[in-house]
Amino acid sequence: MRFDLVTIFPEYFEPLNLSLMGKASDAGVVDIAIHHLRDVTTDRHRTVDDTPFGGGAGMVMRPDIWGRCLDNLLDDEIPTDTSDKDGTVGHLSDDGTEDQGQKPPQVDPSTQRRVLAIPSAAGVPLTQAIVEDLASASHIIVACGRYEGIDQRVADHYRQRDVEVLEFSIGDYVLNGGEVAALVLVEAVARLLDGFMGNPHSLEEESYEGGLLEYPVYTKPREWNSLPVPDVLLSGNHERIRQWRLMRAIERTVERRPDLLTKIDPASLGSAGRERLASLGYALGAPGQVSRLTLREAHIDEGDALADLAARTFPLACPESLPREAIDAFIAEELSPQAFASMLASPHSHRILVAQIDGQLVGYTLTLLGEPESVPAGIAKMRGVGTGGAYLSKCYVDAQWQGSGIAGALIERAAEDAASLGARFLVLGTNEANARAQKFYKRHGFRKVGRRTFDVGGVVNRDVVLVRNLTPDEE
Ligand code: 6GU
Repeated sequence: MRFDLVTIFPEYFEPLNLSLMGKASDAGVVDIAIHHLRDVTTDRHRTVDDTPFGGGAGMVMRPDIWGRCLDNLLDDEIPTDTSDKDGTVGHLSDDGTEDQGQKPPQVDPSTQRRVLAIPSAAGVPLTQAIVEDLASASHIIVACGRYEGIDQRVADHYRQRDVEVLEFSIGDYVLNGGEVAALVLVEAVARLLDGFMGNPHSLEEESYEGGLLEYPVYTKPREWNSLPVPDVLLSGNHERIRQWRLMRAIERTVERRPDLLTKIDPASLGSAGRERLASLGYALGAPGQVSRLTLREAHIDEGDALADLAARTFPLACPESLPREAIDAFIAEELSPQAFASMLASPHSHRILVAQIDGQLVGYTLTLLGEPESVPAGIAKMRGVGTGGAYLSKCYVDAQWQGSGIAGALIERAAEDAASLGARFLVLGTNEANARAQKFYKRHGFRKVGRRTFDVGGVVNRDVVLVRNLTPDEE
């Protein structure tokens, strides 16, 4: 790839001789030439700017000067004179000196992509996606402005010729000129080119790949200034390490760059990742859709809203064989507005947590506390159940949000809530045919301790009974 960097301060580009970039130039992976804009001026003062039409502070760079310089580069002539009267750097070579008069390689015009990149605080934000796209260009010219910028007609004119023009910004702050941004662009693009990286694997797992910021990294010593390396990284358990890194990446992204969440593919996070995200207040819906999610206790006046939600969601967990009338009878009896109102009126024995998006309830858990009423008699007697437990009676999420991690975030909240109120375990029953629910509960630390029957509108259903310990010290 050929880069032509045009500037009135060529010394800014001396760092391009360093490190991997210097090696890439030597190896011919990139061909970087620096050009002094003043070399195409004809007046005694080598003027490149003038006062702005319309008034205002500062100076604007003249389009005719830029045009002469850019025409030279685009017509693939020998680059403008790079003699180093002012310390100008020309084509870079091994020792960082210039290779005078080295002609850029000719490219097939049918496949070449020519880009004129113009750094500007008013440009589009440069992103990894843009950088990846630029990596397939054959020729990138970077026109570094100073003062108030370059006359707009330069960008407009070359856009009309077969040149892609990119006015880009490297962040929301103001620089004195485009040179630093040009260095940023060259480095970001060049490192993607074949043959640039010593270890191409280091390109694989990086910030912005998969849409998340990179996880924190550690090396020796194991303890430094009383700060230990997280134990999991020393465990040798690759799956645990992968999960830990994913969780830290999610937390960082939420904390530092929540704007990036819209670009995440929910599938790339896995269930645990989506649940972590939900517990931090973000639910991923349709592609590109991120919704703010609130997890909280139900309010005393939410009986009707809860009854609606319960009526929508209860059927989702019933086996196909269950008649609609039985489901409706159960809803009318157990999940009515009055039933919820009375549960909400006894918050010490009935804990209801809700998930809310855009003012709507989209999920809830109902936990019964305070034995002996909390745990159904059939379950209380089971081996492995013990005393001092809470009964997770309901955990439901609207169909539209299933798979978004909301249920996982809710159940973790419910477990914390029950533990904080003294419960030593959480127990539940779920239909034995509902493999999805069982898998979900097992992922959340539940294990099967038995079976029971469960009456839905007069029809007997077979449930498995699952228990999760809430006292980490025991077990
Ligand atoms: Cl590309 N140029 C200037 N002058 N200021 C900037 C910038 C570019 N990006 C952020 N600030």
